[in-house]
Amino acid sequence: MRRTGAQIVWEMLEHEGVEVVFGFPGGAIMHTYHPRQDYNIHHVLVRHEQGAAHAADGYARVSGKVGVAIVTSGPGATNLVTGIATAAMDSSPIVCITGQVGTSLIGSDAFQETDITGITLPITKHNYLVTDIEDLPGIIHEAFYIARSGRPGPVLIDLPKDVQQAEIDFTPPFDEVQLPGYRPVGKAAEESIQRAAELINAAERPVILAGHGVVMSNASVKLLALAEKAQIPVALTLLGKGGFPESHPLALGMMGMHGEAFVNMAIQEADLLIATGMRFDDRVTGRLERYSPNSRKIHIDLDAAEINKIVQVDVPILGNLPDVLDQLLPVVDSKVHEPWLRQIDTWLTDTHSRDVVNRPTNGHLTGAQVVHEIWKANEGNAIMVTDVGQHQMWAAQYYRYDQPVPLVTSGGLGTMGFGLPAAIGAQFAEPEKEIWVVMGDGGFQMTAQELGTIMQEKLPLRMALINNNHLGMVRQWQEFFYDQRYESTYLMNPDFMQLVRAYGIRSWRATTQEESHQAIAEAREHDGPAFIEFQVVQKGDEGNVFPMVPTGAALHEMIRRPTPEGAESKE
Ligand SMILES: Cc1cc2nc3c(=O)[nH]c(=O)nc-3n(C[C@H](O)[C@H](O)[C@H](O)COP(=O)(O)OP(=O)(O)OC[C@H]3O[C@@H](n4cnc5c(N)ncnc54)[C@H](O)[C@@H]3O)c2cc1C
Ligand SMILES: Cc1ncc(C[n+]2csc(CCOP(=O)(O)OP(=O)(O)O)c2C)c(N)n1
Ligand SMILES: [Mg+2]
Repeated sequence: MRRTGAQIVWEMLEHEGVEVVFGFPGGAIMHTYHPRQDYNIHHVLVRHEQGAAHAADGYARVSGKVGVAIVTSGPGATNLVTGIATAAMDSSPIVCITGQVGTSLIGSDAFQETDITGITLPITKHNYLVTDIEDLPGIIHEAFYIARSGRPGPVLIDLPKDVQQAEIDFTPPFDEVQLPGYRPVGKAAEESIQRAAELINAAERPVILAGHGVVMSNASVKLLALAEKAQIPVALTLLGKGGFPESHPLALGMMGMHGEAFVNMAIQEADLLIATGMRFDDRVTGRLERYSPNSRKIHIDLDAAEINKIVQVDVPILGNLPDVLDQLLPVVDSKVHEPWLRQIDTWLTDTHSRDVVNRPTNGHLTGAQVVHEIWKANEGNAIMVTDVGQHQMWAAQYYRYDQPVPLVTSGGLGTMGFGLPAAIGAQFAEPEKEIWVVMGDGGFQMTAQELGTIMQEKLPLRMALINNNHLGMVRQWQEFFYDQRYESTYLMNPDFMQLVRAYGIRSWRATTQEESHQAIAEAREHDGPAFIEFQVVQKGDEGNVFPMVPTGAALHEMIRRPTPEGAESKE
């Protein structure tokens, strides 16, 4: 079969099982766009290339498959950078294809030339500049393998114009990829499993820390089996949400800077931590020297670079989590940890007494209540996507998953503007599912142009804008740690209703709990994209995220959620 480089791109994408790509055309990638209609791959025209990368990322997180973004050279390629870094930090598998100037012009500052492989070297798992069309099929095949295998991550393929135009006799490579120096791990060393089992069987106050690796490797059922057999409570990282059913009696909830107090207390008081597919991010540990000081630690991760990187552990287990759990389960004893679970319950009771959603209504609408209402309305059965800021933390705290689906959120890079385009990708991954994206008024305006994509693709997304007229999370830090000097955090906003209507999207505005309840119900009934602006409390206790571990403090030294009037703290 004689094929051009451009045709090979699409044939290889089909061969890799790709059904949808997110992109934006331009001069250096036009040759590749030209034959697209001959192939059975849907192209989603985003409004900014950053949106293509986030959409590919959101698609990957929800589908478990590799997401694909395709853009032109120069500014098209550089616009991807934030999205690639976001995917890299959260181990999301995407393949980005960028157009490049012709090979003879590379290095000459040609029109729209940029060294995108150089720029993205530190934020990709691997990247390629294709200089010979003969290499193209193998590179695409390899790129998908690298993106999804081992610790997933972004891969970029830079494709010069002349390579897109050149022709060869093409047969797709079906061989297994063999790369020198790249061997994803599988089963763990038996000795480390035995040592871990000894620690687990001897522990009196164990806690499992479940992270993104649990969700990505679909290990939640196996983790549940381990937790139930040895009666070990499970705390989740932000990205670990969905890794353990949150209504289960052994479920704790989110740990870390904005984790619930009882969860952090349990971690600090534990005598054994079993870290599964999480990487001890600094938002998770608080002050390291005083992190869970009396516990032995087991760390299961498939990336050797993560072991002993932040927290020194007693038993490292290098392996793929589902395989490791298979090895571990038979050698772990059945146990009960009565006194320990009772102690955690005492801390939990105090947390509940402070919870804003358990307070009587006072006429104010808070971000926490909004998320709680959404959760009640769909009974935890939707997929949640968030942007970054206070609303993101409320989404993590007040939306509870019992299903093994990811909370689609930018954890590691904390990229404002991620939410809306990531939700587009998520909706393509699960067209029939109810998907909500919770955004702040600041972050929404960073990628609001993707409303155009939602309009054009007629996506039935449910969009919740938590409007507090501030860069709320930064405002909160100014209140707590910067002498209440509110510098550059007030936002004068447009009339969001008018903005959204310009895209033909049905919209609601809610300023009270009753209006919220009503708007959420109507938005859920609406057949098509739906947008609700919730005008929420802007400041004060009700406008802040609690608890909060200040930077530099140990995990138990939280600024607690203020005790509501009439409720007594049990501490
Ligand atoms: C405003 C803001 C506030 C935040 N506050 C908090 C907070 O309070 N609490 C919190 O938890 N986070 C918080 N975060 C997120 C935090 O920054 C990190 O992104 C998050 O804690 C990382 O979670 P993780 O380690 O589970 O996931 P990742 O960073 O994705 O790491 C996953 C780990 O699992 C490993 N892994 C992957 N696949 C496998 C497999 N198959 N087998 C074994 N191992 C595997 C990887 O090698 C990696 O080490 C916040 C972020 C923002 C933006
Ligand atoms: C691209 C980017 N720029 C800056 C920040 C720093 N930052 C983190 S949260 C935040 C405020 C977000 O405001 P908004 O979107 O309104 O959400 P809120 O906190 O009010 O819920 C800012 C500026 C960031 N995370 N990402
Ligand atoms: Mg805001």
